Amino acid sequence: MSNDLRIAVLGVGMMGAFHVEALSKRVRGAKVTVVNDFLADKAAEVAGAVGARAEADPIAAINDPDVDAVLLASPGKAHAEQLNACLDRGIPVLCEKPLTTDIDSAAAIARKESALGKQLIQVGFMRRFDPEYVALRKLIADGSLGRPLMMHCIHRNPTVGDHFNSEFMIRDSVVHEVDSVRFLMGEEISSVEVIKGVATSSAPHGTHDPMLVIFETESGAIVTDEIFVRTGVAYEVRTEVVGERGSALIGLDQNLQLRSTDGRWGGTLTPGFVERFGQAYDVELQRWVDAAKSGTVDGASAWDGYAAVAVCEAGVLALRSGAKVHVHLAGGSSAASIEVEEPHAGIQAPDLEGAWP
Ligand code: ISE
Repeated sequence: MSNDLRIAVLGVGMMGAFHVEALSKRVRGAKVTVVNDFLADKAAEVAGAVGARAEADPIAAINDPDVDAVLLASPGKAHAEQLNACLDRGIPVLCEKPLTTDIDSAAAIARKESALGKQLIQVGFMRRFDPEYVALRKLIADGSLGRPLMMHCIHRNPTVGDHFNSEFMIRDSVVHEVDSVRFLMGEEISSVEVIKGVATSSAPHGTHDPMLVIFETESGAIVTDEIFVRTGVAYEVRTEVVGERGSALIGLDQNLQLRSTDGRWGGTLTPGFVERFGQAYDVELQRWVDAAKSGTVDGASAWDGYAAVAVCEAGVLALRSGAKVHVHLAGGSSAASIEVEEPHAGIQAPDLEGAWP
């Protein structure tokens, strides 16, 4: 009898289809048996290509007797119900971000898992499996940089659809920096501010693209994150950590470097996130499959997913209010609280012009 982990993949848009292919071709010990998507034709096409069965109802897919584990690449708003069904059945689930779309449902899921006494939920923050992030985390953890004081992140996408408004930029893109900060620094984020500047002319009216997001961590370290999703250039994700004894930078796109006889030199930019993080996604899937077989997780936990939801909600409030928003990640039975700082009275400069002779 095969020892393969039999997986249902829910949602086969770009990411889900990519995962089905990886699980079928590159990951050892896994087999996609059931595929679900609200677009029946798409589900049938993806399932057919890997010898799986298409199932129209997502909850039936989770409860299918041919399924040992679930991968959720469905829209975020469907996650709460689908995660609940996985927990009710007691099977492992790899959930693409976000865990859920609001703080209360994310807290309820994390509490429900904790009451079961075993970790079943892993959240798909793939940067945790990228060799550069792993190396940077080690540098920070072993004290090589001294105490980390600041972190500067850049997150640029070449192009996105018009639905990608400022709030979506926080929830869908900045969420990666939220998890990276927690992963790299090993501490929680305690406040968020969003600074809107001049928007690129390719942004739809009312969308602030780019923006600068500023986080503070519990220890007081400052993190800046430039989020710019319509650069028209390439996929650029860089992180620099500045410590008391040096700094370290990752994400320099060190791809092919070409030197030519006309005296020019240059490299090639990475076009998108699948190219940049393709290897990390595969490692993530392999480690999830191996961990699921031994009844555990190996990556971001339900608590990590919940923390990311809470910080992003604070980010959205910061965007709407223009104020600094504090986050308290309460543990135990209460969910996180987020609180908008009272605006400070501005200073009134004396009118020196009138006093000038
Ligand atoms: C997308 O959903 C991702 O997860 C990518 O990693 C990120 O760079 C992009 O901005 C998101 O829209």
